[in-house]
Amino acid sequence: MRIVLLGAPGSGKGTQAALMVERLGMPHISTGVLLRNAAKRGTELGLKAKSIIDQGELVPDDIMSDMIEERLSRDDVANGFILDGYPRNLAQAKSLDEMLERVGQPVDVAIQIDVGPEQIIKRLAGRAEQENRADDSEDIVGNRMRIYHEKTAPVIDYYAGRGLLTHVLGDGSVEDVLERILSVLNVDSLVS
Ligand code: B4P
Repeated sequence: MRIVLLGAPGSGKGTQAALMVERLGMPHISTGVLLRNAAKRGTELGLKAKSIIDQGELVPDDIMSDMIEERLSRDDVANGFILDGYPRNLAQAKSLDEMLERVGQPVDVAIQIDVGPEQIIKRLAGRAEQENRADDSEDIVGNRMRIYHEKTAPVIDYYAGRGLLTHVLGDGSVEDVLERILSVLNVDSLVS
């Protein structure tokens, strides 16, 4: 199964993807994690990306497209994957479709995790304290939310138009949200 997780910053994509990995046994591909790891390693790409991420802006599409193509070319995705953080705009959504169509492995489902703005601000403020991520500071979160509404929200309609979209309520405990996701995926029978 090839799953795309969608949702605003702080909606719980990364959190849920990590739990889904345990239950579904598929790799979790997070573009945020890939970029932050590249920044930690101090690669040219990583350092360039870090200054963009710290401002809450989107990293250019050509960089993201190369990064995701390389990741999706590895053997561990043969039986599916959970994609988190990509696509983040319409150009990336189309690029992903082209990439996956070339290998005959299209997206099966896009899951939009819905969480209200107040909850998101609270969660990211909590993470800012715990993880000290520059992009979780209050002013940068405002920019990320603006970009989300302008650039990423149209991706929801894109998948809806292709009949692949399903919404899941992201409020409540992480376990509750996970159960909702597993239920829309009809994978309850695989759960131990
Ligand atoms: P990401 O790493 O994707 O950051 P994110 O949107 O905040 O999501 P994340 O998955 O980390 O957070 P989660 O909701 O799980 O991107 C960071 C940056 O990288 C972007 O701003 C951009 O600059 C760049 N980037 C990434 N992909 C890109 C692309 N494709 N194109 C261009 N640029 C790209 O968790 C948030 C917090 O909520 C956590 O503290 C968690 O503990 C908490 N939480 C989660 N679920 C909860 C629940 N049910 N209840 C209470 N708290 C919860």
